[in-house]
Amino acid sequence: MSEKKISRIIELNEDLIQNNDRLAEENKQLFKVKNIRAYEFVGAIGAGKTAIIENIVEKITKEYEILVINGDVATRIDADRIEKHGVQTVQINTGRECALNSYHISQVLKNYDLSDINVVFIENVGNLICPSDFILGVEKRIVIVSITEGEWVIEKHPMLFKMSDVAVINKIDLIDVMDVDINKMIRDAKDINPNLTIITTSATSGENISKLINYILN
Ligand SMILES: Nc1nc2c(ncn2[C@@H]2O[C@H](COP(=O)(O)OP(=O)(O)OP(=O)(O)O)[C@@H](O)[C@H]2O)c(=O)[nH]1
Ligand SMILES: [Mg+2]
Repeated sequence: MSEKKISRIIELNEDLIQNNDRLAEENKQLFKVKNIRAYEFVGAIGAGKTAIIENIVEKITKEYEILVINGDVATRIDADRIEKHGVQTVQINTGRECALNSYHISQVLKNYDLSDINVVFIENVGNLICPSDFILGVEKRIVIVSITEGEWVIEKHPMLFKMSDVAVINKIDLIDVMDVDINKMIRDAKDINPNLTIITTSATSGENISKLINYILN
């Protein structure tokens, strides 16, 4: 490929990210105007994003009117799981795209009646790479990994940890059956981003879910 073509591709990628940033800022302002607190949950396939959101909504649903936006390549399995807790959902199927972007969220902000909503949780498509650059305009981004992905998972995917506010290390109920050094995972996260808040959780036992709720909502 010619150098000219390569630099054109790089320019197009930069344009894409800049446009996404601009729309994310508009989303942020709109959330503020509507008095809605918005959070993104992002992480690898099967790390426990939906399970953690289910735990959270179960605990706070009496106090807050919640909308969960579920991003997935296909199906509305996650949205159906969330709706069982009596919470409103919007399912976004991204098809060939491996992450949500700020345009998807702007469409929800434009077209969905959010008048009674005060908390929005967005579950991104299961992926530790694609979502990094595509911020959505939320108050906090929570990256979720689990110990079953191995102790190198954080070290191998630094960008998403740089671009997040909270790192959740999930499935700690399995610590005895997994040969994983959880302290290494915590150290890696801190090395990549010293500003990260790190919380170890189990969506199965409910351990530290209240800690996560207190941290993000207070
Ligand atoms: N033992 C254990 N299993 C868990 C925990 N959290 C989630 N799981 C299980 O892990 C599997 C995947 O959980 P999900 O919540 O669907 O994960 P996800 O990150 O939403 O997955 P995708 O949306 O497909 O990317 C399910 O079988 C959960 O029951 C946990 O803390 N401990
Ligand atoms: Mg899910």
